Amino acid sequence: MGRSRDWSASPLRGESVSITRGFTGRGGARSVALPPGQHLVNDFPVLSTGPTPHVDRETWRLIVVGADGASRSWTWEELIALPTEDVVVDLHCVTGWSKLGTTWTGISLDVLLAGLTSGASEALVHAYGGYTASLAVGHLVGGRAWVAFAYDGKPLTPEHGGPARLIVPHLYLWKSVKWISSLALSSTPR
Ligand SMILES: Nc1nc2c(c(=O)[nH]1)N[C@H]1C(S)=C(S)[C@@H](COP(=O)(O)O)O[C@H]1N2
Ligand SMILES: [Mo]
Repeated sequence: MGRSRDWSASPLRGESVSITRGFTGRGGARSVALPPGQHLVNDFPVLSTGPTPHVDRETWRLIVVGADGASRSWTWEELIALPTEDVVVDLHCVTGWSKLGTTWTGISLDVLLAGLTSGASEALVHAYGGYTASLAVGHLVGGRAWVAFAYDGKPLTPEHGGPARLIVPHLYLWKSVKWISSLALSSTPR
């Protein structure tokens, strides 16, 4: 990974770096410890509580609100111009399936939340279509959460959360909000 690609009509302007997370033994079979009760899948199941929203990249926005109420937002073009990372991570759904070595391209939450996290302990994440999830801010920073817009080198498909979704691979996948629309920080748990 790490080769430069165009993610839209305009060239990718941010720098791209490659990061590998999790177990990546070389030369064939990987020895991994799955969380208790998990089984491996090779396909990529779709788990959605409702219908797939189809969100136009022209009107798509990502809004981040700080604990003090200050907000920032990105258009699609602005988002993909930010520095991107390619990450290889294992996914674990609480319903029992795990998928190893998945490759995503996205923006680190460290970039999106820069300067906003002091005094914030909780984040409430909203999706187009209505799904929400709350996470401790500590799970979102430190290079282990991304807003991803590509899977396996290709634009993220709508059923898997395209245009863009949260990926927080160290938590069960129900926190990895598909079709992310906003993230609001607060100083108190909700
Ligand atoms: N907006 C939204 N995000 C969501 C969900 C959902 O129903 N709606 N399901 C969650 C659950 S339980 C899982 S396991 C993963 C599934 O992602 P996938 O469909 O790409 O496998 O998305 C998570 N994020
Ligand atoms: Mo899940």
